Amino acid sequence: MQVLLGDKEYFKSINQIKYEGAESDNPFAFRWYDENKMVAGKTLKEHFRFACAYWHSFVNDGSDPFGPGTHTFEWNKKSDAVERAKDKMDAAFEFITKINLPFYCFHDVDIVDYTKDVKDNDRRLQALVQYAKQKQKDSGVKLLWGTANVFSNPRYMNGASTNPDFHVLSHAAAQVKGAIDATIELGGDGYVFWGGREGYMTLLNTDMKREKEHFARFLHTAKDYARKNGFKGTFLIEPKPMEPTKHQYDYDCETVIGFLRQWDLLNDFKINIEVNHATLAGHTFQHEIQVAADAGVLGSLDANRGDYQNGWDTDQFPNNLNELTEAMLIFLEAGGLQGGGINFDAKIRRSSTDAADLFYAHIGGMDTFARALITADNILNKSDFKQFRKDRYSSYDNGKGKAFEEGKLSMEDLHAYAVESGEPEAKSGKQEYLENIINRYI
Ligand code: XUL
Ligand code: CO
Repeated sequence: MQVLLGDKEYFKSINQIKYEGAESDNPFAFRWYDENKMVAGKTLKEHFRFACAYWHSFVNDGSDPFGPGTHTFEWNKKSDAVERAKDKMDAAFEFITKINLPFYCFHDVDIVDYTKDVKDNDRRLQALVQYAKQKQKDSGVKLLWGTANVFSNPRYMNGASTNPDFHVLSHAAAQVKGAIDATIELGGDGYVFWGGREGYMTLLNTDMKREKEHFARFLHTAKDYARKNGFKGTFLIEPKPMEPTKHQYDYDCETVIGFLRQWDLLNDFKINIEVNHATLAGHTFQHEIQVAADAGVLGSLDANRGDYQNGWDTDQFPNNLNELTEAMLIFLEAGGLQGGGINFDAKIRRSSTDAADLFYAHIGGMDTFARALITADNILNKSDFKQFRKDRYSSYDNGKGKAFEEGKLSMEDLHAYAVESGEPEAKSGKQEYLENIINRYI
């Protein structure tokens, strides 16, 4: 990939990041992410399809509920919104090409600032879509997915497509339409719905049944619009149990799968799983990947990590090799993602104020994924990990167990088998043995 600069170089002291191998002590090099390395029949680049999240990297300025931003952006200076947005896009493509990310993701309002004027917003987004089109062409970077931010603007305080006020819903639709148009025009592989305020704060004022019906109707309407206009990609729902809303309708993968099935959306929609959303739901990332893979809806991943000492979405960059190796075991056994990629939905800390910090963060995340995938592949090929799990279920491979799986046994048959075979022997689940295998191959 060629570095793509605009009129100005924003990350001046930093050159393109290259793979140098595990022995390298260069902090500006990949030690594990060799994009051309073949693992399980594909290159690392093809496995991961890594993406940069526009919002965290170029919009989030480090502000939190206790204080204003700490990150100053050189690209945020011009007074004209479209010109300012073009500078931001120059900086974004410079970063993306320097760090060697093949994809990016955005919300409409990350690309250009919006006002209250729907038509003016459409014009602004269109101007930037044309600019992005050229940038994609010049760099080879592609759009992984687009989305609309229908949760930040105060008008969405009671929800977007689940808002009790139809007028607000229509504004959400206007934004989603614009973001779908942009995604189609830029050749995006997916379109994401994350329902940050699609839920409720209290049931005292909420008709939950009606809100969920509106949500389903909205998704159908958006999907039909996109398909009519040539969108061939995947729609993705991103589950999260809470935050900002107390209870969100897209709680976790299992909940979303039930919803998609109920409303006949399973043919068009898959799931975008985020690590820190999984943990907020009381699950592991691994659990959510397994649930989605088993249902055939493992679409895409938002990579980050939470903090075990607090209970909110800290969106830190991934660095936990042990957990990620467990996740990559499931990822590999599932045959990877269905069309999506791995988007770094993660932000550098408020006090990480050097231009280099964004590079360290992504290098660490990409290297951790690469090392975890390589480790998982070794475990699957060189250890008895797979065989152990297979053997654990071997009593269903023949005889009465097989007959049960095939639906050929009644309760009376099962009773008779229990009587004739006596008390079952204890069989160890060998958890510690298996955990040691993970550490051995790391
Ligand atoms: C919020 C979150 C979003 C979605 C896209 O927790 O993850 O950034 O990924 O709207
Ligand atoms: Co996300």
